[in-house]
Amino acid sequence: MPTSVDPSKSSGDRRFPRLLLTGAAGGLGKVLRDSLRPFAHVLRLSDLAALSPAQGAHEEVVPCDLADKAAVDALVAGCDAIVHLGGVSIERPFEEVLEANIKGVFHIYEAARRHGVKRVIFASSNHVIGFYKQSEHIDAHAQKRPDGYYGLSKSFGEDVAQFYFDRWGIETVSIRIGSSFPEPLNRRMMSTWLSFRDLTTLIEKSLFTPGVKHTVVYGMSANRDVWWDNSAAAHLGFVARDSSEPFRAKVEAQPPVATSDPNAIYQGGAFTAQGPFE
Ligand code: NAI
Ligand code: 15L
Repeated sequence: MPTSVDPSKSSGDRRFPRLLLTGAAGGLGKVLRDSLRPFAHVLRLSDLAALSPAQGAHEEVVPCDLADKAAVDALVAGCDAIVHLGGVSIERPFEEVLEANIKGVFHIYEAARRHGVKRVIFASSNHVIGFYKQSEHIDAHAQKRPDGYYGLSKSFGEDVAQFYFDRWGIETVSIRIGSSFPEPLNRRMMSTWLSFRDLTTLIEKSLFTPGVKHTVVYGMSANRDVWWDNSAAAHLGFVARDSSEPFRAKVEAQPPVATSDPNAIYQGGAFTAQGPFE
């Protein structure tokens, strides 16, 4: 079994020997493939979808279906920390979510336990709390209110993270990402937007802050009107540098959203009204 590494205890080099990035072919995975490079000697990149070949000795490409337990076990072997982005990232029929997200996150943690990995960063989502109204302000301790099968899977993932900390001491930061795109795409995202730069900083803090146990943090930039309070994750020392404000005029030039539209009512927006896919 490889020795687990806590780089916060090392003196000079703040890089993990081998950092696993799942979902590496996705929208955020493509960004993080570059921006996480300073934090690992080797980035092991994995996805079900095709990935471009390794760009040098600092990368490894290992295709894997997260629903395949044995494959995930082999994927995690030799890694020192995991940034887990892989899975279905929108509302989909339960059976799809079950395979990629529910079985997938369980397989990741089982493999982490078996191979002595001590730190996981879990890409959770605002859809864990999507049924709160936009008029409400909540922190990480608010009761979960998932807004669909996808939100349920992220809620399950957070519970798995807590269990694997309590039972096995594997530490996790669950980042309830708001909306991480190049720019906010609509009025709701003026509140939920997380820039790629702030996402990278938040992952860096999540990887290297000692003693995080299981921390839940909202992934948002320093937007003007926010619904989420990150005081419970202050120990991460995350300070967002970007804001949705420079995009306000462009977003507000869009047609107005009806007050009865879920996008104007719920924190989870349109996800609250999707399904049941019968
Ligand atoms: P994405 O859909 O672009 O990327 C997800 C990747 O996971 C895809 O490349 C896909 O091929 C892969 N994947 C799906 N099923 C898989 C399986 N069974 N085995 C292996 N890989 C599989 O999503 P995006 O935007 O890059 O998000 C990354 C993560 O962050 C996701 O977990 C998503 O739920 C979460 N997130 C993203 C937000 C955003 O605003 N981009 C907001 C909240 C959460
Ligand atoms: C998510 O969880 C999704 O992965 C992403 O595609 C966006 O829809 C985001 O939430 C959002 O709520 O804007």
